[in-house]
Amino acid sequence: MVTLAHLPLPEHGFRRVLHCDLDCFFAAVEELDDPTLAGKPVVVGGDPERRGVVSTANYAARAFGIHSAMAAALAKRRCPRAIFLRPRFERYRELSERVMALVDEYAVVRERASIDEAYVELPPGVPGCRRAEVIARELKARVRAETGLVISVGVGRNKLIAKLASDCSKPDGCLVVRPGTEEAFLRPLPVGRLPGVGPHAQATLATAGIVTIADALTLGPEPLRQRLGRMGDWLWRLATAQDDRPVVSEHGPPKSISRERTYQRDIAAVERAAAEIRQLAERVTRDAEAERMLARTITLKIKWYDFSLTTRQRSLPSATREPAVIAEAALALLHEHIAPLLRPDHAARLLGVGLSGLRPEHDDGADAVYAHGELVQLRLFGDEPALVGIIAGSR
Ligand code: TTP
Ligand code: MG
Repeated sequence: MVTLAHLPLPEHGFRRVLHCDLDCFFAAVEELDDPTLAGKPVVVGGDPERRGVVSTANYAARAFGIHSAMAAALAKRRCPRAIFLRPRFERYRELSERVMALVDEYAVVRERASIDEAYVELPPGVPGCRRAEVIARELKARVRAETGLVISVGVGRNKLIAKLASDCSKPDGCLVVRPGTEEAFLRPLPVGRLPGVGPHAQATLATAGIVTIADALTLGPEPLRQRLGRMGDWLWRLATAQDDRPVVSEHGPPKSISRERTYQRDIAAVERAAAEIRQLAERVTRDAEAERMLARTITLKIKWYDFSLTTRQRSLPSATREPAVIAEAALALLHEHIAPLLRPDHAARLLGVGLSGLRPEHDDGADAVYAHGELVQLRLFGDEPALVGIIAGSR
């Protein structure tokens, strides 16, 4: 195991989270693919004649008060000459993939938050490192040059600040909130900008005299709690930029790992089945090793000569990937449940061994772990098998 302690990494680094979101995504793709739409109001969504809903609209259409999730019929009343188009999800997914691939080039870890939006853990900020603003501008320029689309980018010390920064900078935005300037950035924002504050919460807050984040900060944590209960606690955390959610790659661990084989000659003899199962167990153990997973449940699968299927499972007292233990469990299933059924006129055409109840070998649950905004641990998957270690301790 290689640890980061062996790499020339900074002793201290502050966290830099980048959030990017494509501008008017579906509508922007339609304009990209049909240049005759340029400058015209474009609405993508359901049929205005058939109770359709607006997915999104370009800025020319937004000027008429058209927005996502409104009835397409209402959008049409607001701007009868708008061009209404049905969504082309395949094309949006294709462009989304291309943007994400570019974003990946800058990411320690990347988390896709929606079809047009991602959080990126940049390498930690240290003296002399590439400035976040330079990275953000380069990413924007590359997305524009290589896909023809526009992204807005925000950078901050956590996900909350990064997302608010990209939202506030739209359209074609780029905003870096430097560490220590979070309060100045947040103060003037209306509370409705905060995630989870919809019109209803906004009205409740307004009756308590809270319209901007500055209002919440002026009140202070105790009065907020007294007036709003849990909502007050939550608002105080947001207003003071507290958010330690990690950026987590969506390539989560596999739910199961299995190996199976269809044989040219059906298997009728228990000894032959046992030999094959030993081999399958060994292979599946190697797969688990490559995935750095341990398993608690072993499944034996048999497809019979007539294509009917039997599966049997056994759970172990603790998670493992010891080849001998896994083979033993699979063979026990064979002898208990399958051997009595194996006969020349009832042979197996396929055998399989599967592992489930998986958990990561190092169960820290995240690719990058932060404490008090500082990167303390990082897991990378690259040429090295895996890197796990401490980058920065407490200041
Ligand atoms: P958003 O990023 O929320 O919206 P947007 O990209 O159109 O505009 P903005 O510049 O403000 O980011 O959503 C991305 C896409 O998801 C959007 O283009 C269409 C789709 N979408 C819906 O289908 N329904 C909705 O209610 C929303 C909000 C989005
Ligand atoms: Mg968007």
